[in-house]
Amino acid sequence: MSEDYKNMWKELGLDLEMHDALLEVLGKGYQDVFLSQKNRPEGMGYFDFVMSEVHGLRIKELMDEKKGGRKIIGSYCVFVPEEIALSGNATLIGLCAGADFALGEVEKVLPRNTCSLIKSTFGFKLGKVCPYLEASDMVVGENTCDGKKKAYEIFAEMVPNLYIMDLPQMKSDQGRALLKAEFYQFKEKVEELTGKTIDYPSLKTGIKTVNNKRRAIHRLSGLRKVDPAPISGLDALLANQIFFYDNPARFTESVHKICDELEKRIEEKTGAFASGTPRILISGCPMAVPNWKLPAIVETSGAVIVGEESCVGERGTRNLTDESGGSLEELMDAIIDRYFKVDCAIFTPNPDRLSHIEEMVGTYQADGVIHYGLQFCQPYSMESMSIENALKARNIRVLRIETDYSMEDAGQLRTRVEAFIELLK
Ligand code: BJ8
Repeated sequence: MSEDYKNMWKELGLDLEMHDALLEVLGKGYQDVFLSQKNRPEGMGYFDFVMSEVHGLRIKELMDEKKGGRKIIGSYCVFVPEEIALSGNATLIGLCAGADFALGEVEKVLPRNTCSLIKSTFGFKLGKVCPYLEASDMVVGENTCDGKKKAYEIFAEMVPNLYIMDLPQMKSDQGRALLKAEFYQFKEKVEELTGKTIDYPSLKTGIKTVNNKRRAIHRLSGLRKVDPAPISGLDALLANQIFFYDNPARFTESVHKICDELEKRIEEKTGAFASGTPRILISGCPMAVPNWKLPAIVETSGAVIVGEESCVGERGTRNLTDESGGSLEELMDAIIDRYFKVDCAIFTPNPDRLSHIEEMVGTYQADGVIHYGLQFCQPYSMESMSIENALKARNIRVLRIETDYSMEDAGQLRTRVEAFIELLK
């Protein structure tokens, strides 16, 4: 590790010893889970490089952007509109919360029965190991589930630049009006932070940049419809995870490159897995870096994951923002319309999510669905039962999993996943 990086981390206030320990675990996990896969597309080399430099080169790039006058905004939810951040001369980074860290410290400030994602958010802060969080000029929290909503009250004492966005809970006219008010307020907040006025041309450019990134991911998803699947679910998940913090234009180009390669594989009928391998759709809570536990178990138990109904996946990326508006107001409306379609389980009622899961089962020719819930996540646990019942009524096989970030249940999970895959054969 270069001295320059060490100095950079020190300046950001990281705990170098803890940070080294985290990088070591991350590197080992990546080696075991990703680099051990067979028959990977060559284009994944780019993402391997991104991951190997996740706390190095990418942070250096962000620090250089800051020196050039750009601001960095960190977020924990796909409701935070990247289009607005980009057009206001800010870079939006999805802050990862996919591993346990400093759990002892975390449980001094949060109840034990809090979901792993929230605990992880706190662990990275308390352990001083996340350079993205420390590099952020503003961090956006949101009123989504009760856990996050109340946890941000405590988080605000640790993160002075925390900005809270209120979010609707119902898809009603009032709900849309609230989202509109919040997005306009967020726009003002970004302008205040960066000193740049968001105007029609800049917003249009921002929308196009984010749409291009989504189009690339849509192309990648589309290629997973075929059998044999040309890419593993793990590698596709990784692309979806990197979506949140890579440079948008470079990410778009790199995903298209992989897609070119996958198209050749499809022509040659060479896939990441043999033809006829049971195909799984994962649905539920988001899997942030480095939360690879369940997909790794699934894909080393004889199945391939062909889609993610998740915010780190299709729930987060599926709709484009209409680029055709002729005024700033029309573009803002298009952004609000696009985000209002996100069918997070915090909404009530939330029928769109079930329809989307059913649609994905058909589109990706899935043989079964694994509903992935984090322990103590009320919104997704509550929805999981009705989703299971509805899918079973349509003869779609479902396995409902509740887990956390620890590896304690890995053996038990593997047994359940293997039994489920047997049923699909
Ligand atoms: S839009 S899914 S990213 S809120 S797992 S913290 S729900 S208790 S993450 Fe999410 Fe935005 Fe919705 Fe998507 Fe709460 Fe559940 Fe924990 Fe969760």
